[in-house]
Amino acid sequence: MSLTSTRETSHAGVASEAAARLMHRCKLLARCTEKPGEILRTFLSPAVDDVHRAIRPWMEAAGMSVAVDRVGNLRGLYPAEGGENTPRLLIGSHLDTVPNAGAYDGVLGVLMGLALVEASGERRYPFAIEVLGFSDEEGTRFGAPFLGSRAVVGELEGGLLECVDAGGVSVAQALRSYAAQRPETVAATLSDKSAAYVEFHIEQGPVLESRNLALGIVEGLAGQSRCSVEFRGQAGHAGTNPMKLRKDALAGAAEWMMGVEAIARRFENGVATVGQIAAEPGGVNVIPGVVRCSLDVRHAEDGVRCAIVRAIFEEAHAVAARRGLQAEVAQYHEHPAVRLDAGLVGLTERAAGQSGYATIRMTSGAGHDAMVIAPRVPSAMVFLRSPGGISHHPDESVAEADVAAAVHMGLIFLDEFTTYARGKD
Ligand code: HGY
Ligand code: MN
Ligand code: MN
Repeated sequence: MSLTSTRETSHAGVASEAAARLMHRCKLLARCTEKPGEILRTFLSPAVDDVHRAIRPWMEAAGMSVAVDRVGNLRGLYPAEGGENTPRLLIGSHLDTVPNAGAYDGVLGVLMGLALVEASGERRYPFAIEVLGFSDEEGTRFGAPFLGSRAVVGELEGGLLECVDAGGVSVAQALRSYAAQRPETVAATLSDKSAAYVEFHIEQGPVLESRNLALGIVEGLAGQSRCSVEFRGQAGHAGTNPMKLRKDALAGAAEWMMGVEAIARRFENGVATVGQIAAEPGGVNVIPGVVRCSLDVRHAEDGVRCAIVRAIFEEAHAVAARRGLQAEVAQYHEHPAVRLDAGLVGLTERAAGQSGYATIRMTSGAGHDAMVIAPRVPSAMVFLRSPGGISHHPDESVAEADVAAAVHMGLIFLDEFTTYARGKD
């Protein structure tokens, strides 16, 4: 049997054991929630502390040193064979969730990093491996996403720090009290030896399943805009106001939302979503006077995404003019589309091929921490098939065999990265 096939066989064997352990751990971590009955973990919440407490001993047993940084990112370091002055491979994803989340979005990528360290046995590489569990990718608490990864690349500053949560607490205040209660936290920065970042993540869509593929190779991520749109009319008595005299903010928002859908459909591969809507005062017998809506727009090309946002904002003003309402629109977060590192993308693709898994190249419609890290550290992403394309939902799942495939290709990636890292020396 050739050396390579011996390697394949050993990796495949180790991978299925690692996959079973990872699946079990995802189920255990799903119990870490701030809302009984569903999975919800938000930025700097005790539920994320619970996840840290669960993962820490697993990392330490794998020979990793563990720390939490001042922004709540979990950091596990597996030292290199050559000591401190060696390149560092970052493997990570996020530990926070959307409301009523599934058990794999984000968590899987963090546990994949740990699984690859464990599956390597006692082996050391000529590069250190840092596993990062980012504290906030979804933006559930403050609306602005990627707070954990933006901190480590030095972008958590300015207006971001003034975003406030539902209780009126700002990001800056939350960070100050978090760090004050945790003197042991470390600086939220990246080592200057960081040579590459790899993120394993569920696809969260239907493409891999439709192609009957376990793994996908991500070569880029769509840009995203997060906006707020507010309609102001005239609140009033539901029984005494004739329809033709009303300035109903919610009826206006409803007409606008039909326009959002029609506009997004006009742009190929454009997506626009109104995920949140709040009507005030919210009485069943009161005509809504104020309605606040969220708006999430994505596209692989930034010019097209900006054109979609512009058209949707214009529609809000047009509907308001027709109905005697006021409309206020704002974009409070934007992240440009990102291309991942061609060399690393090729490396992940070859590793998948050598482990026997056919793949396709994909652009991610979902945002991921990789898009924040990529401009600073060469980055790659590997998608795992999402059964039913379901995600951001309790029915989100992943097949254990696909996790084994990811571990298998990940071990080959580590073997190949050894050469890549030596080239970086
Ligand atoms: O919104 C996203 O694309 C990601 O799930 N945070
Ligand atoms: Mn998500
Ligand atoms: Mn995610």
